[in-house]
Amino acid sequence: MEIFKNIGKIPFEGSQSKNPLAFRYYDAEKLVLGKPMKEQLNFAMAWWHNLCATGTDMFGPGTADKSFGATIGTMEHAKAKVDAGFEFMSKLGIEYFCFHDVDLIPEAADINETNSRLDEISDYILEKMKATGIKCLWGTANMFSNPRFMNGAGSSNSADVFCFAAAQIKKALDLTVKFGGEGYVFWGGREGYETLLNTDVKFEQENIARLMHLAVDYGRSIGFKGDFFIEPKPKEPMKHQYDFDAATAIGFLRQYGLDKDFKMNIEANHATLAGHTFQHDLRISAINGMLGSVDANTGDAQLGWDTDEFPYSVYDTTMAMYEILKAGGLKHGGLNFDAKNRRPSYTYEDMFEGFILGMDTFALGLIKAAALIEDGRLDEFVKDRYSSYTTGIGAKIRSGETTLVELAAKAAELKTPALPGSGRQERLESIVNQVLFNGAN
Ligand code: XUL
Ligand code: CO
Repeated sequence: MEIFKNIGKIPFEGSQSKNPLAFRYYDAEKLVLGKPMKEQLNFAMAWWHNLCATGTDMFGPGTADKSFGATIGTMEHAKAKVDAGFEFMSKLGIEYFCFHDVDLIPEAADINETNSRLDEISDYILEKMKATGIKCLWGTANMFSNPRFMNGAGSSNSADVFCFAAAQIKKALDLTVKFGGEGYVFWGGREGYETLLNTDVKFEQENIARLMHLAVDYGRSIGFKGDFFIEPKPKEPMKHQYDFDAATAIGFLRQYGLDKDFKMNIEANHATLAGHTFQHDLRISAINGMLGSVDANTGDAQLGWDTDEFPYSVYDTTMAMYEILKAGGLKHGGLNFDAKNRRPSYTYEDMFEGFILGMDTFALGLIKAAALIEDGRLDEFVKDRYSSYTTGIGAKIRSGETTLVELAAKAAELKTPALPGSGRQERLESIVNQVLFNGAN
């Protein structure tokens, strides 16, 4: 049964189109730097926002009807969400989805019952995957909503809660493997603390690492070949979260010997909450060989929380795609729209238009990032900026063939150094604008 009646397959109509239900820039098969757009971007739908979230906030209930013709809280509804999700992805040409265990079914009081519901729904999802060719980008366990996780999952003070976290991860890994998923995510929503007065940080971090090791061992034992991801976020819901940003999470992985199995899943709005740009956390991940996947969304400059908006800033997506292209792309990853419509945008059309906005914004970002790379002036400038290290004493510093004594002697000979070359930030920003808006007049 068709759910999104009156909305057909979303066509690509080009930049002049005024049809709100058409792509203006996302042209799936168009080659950018030798690869079809859809492969450069690997778009995914987040089950939780798109099929579950109704716009509930602290001040009022949801505004969007996501019953899809069924009674909420039933397995019939869980199946209606599958129907809606696959129809939605097919109409938009989205080839991947991401899920938490409890996005898929109503959680029961008894975990055994929850697991049998997951078995039932995953059989149904698998049928749809086979019929449509749609794939799973990553799975995860929701270890933050249920009250048992009030003090975290791996970091909980309760060993029984740790067991439930382990059980959920085991099941979510089973499902991810059943779906042939490319990745498995840890977002440590409540892995952190409210006050140090009651918290043993070292103990908690060791337990989180233990849980991750157990997950890796189990995942590999059932044939999971993809990447495990940490999705950093500095705060919200906890005051302080352990996976603060990419640099912190990478340090943690190395400290506990998890760096061979894990990469980063960088979410734009999480990076900005940490006081960074989206581009910064992508770069830090990339230079450490840990750029895995991306949760594509955006925050709001005036609001200090995780608003999870659909990306609309072409400047931001250009700089993000610049990092991703330069890192050689996302191997087991993609761009997962961890994004939701604004509360007053509550209709089915809005669900589609949110994705069209996000997909077009990233398509433009991809086109413009490729243009920046082809233009070459940024790369050339950066290369030249460090050119004092290519010869003489600079080359010796780089190759490790010098000593503090030799360097001090060089400084004494120079007496006072020439000022480093200008950073030319304004010139470079102007180049970016020129590449973004060429053809604007
Ligand atoms: C929360 C968030 C999560 C993760 C998966 O801020 O981003 O939805 O992506 O648990
Ligand atoms: Co996310």
